Amino acid sequence: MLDGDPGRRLSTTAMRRARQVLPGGVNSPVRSFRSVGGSPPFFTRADGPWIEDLDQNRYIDMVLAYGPLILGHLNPAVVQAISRQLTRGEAMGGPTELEVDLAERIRDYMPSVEMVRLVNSGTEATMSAVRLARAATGRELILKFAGCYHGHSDSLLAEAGSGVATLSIPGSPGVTAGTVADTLVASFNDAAAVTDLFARRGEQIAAVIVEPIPGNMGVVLPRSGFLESLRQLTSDYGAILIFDEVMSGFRVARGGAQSLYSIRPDLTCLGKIIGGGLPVGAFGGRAELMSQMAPEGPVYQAGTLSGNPLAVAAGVATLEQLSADEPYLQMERLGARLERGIRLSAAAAQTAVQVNRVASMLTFFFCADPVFDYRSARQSDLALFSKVHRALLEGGVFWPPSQFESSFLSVVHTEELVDLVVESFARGLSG
Ligand code: KE4
Repeated sequence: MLDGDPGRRLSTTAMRRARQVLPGGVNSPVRSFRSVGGSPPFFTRADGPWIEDLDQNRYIDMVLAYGPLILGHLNPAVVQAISRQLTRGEAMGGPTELEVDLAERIRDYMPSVEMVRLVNSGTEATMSAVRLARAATGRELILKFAGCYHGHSDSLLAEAGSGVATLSIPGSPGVTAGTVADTLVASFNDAAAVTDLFARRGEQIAAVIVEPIPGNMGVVLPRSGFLESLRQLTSDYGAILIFDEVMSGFRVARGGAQSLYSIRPDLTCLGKIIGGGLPVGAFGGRAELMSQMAPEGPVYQAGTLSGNPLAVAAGVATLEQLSADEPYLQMERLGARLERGIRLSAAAAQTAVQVNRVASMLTFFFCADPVFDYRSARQSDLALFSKVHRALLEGGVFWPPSQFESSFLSVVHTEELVDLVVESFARGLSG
């Protein structure tokens, strides 16, 4: 905690107050800036690509609430949709056609999602998808990958155990060994290890859950053939392939990572963008799988505010504006410009950098070797990342306060703003 940070006195004071009543002063750990040091800005307002803190510092927002705000803050159509719904009611306790609108829009963009259940977060989505996969197969084992984050449900808070990739250990106190005993953990991009695992235990594996383009170890790209091998192995052994596209869904392409790599998962988990900044998650996929969900089938799942009209109205208004190709072409141009600027700045400073990017998801790592899994991501120079993060903040750029996060662009970022981000990045290397 930086006491008396001159640029953020009111935020620093607010953090002191917040920590009296909120653990770490925040409602989600990454927001605390513990990973990068210093006291976080407390935000008061945002608009388009901008966000402002208590001390009236304005920042170019490269976090966008960790992905949802692909249209930027206060997109007029999203604001209008929420305002219009507010005149009609905030929660109904019964079905609304709005939920059907969102479900149909998801299906239109992601044909593998033949049926869908709306929930309130990505965590609920992945937790429910895992339950469905276990019910549908009658099997118990789940395979995940180190460094992939699927929310904080117990069975998915498992880390690779020492030695054998298949033994997992609890990822947090309070998660019992028993809970993660049925969770296997392998290295992302290690197709041979997954093949070997299936050869040994394939008949017991209910599902593989994977971020097809991980963003939670920083951005990591799947190696050619890796996702295809997961599809082939799960098909061969009768396991369910779950794509966790909470972050990549409608972000890297209208059809998500599954459209980029032409892979049809059995189930897909969604969140973030489909709520347009309000709380919405979803899981969906093959109709004969989803029809096993209560009340149609026996697999229980429920939620008081699932399909909440205000949140769903924001989601529908967001997805409606992603129906054309132009927004994605624009964000690809901006992402490429940002990547190029970072690479050139690092070269000029004679600093080793890896830049992993897909469309408008980008992470830079300060290391000489490629980053293709969690182990290689952790080779990066975290001290330098923190130094550059501070320079970005001082330069008026709110960058994700962790090496193991993705930055995001929106359709309202511009080339000029990207160039300003690059300038602050370069100052962080030279200072
Ligand atoms: P939520 O429960 O936070 O809505 O979603 C969990 C989740 C599931 N799957 C993926 C691929 C995710 O990225 C997430 C959440 N992402 C983090 C950012 N790395 C949310 C930010 C936070 O935890 O505060």
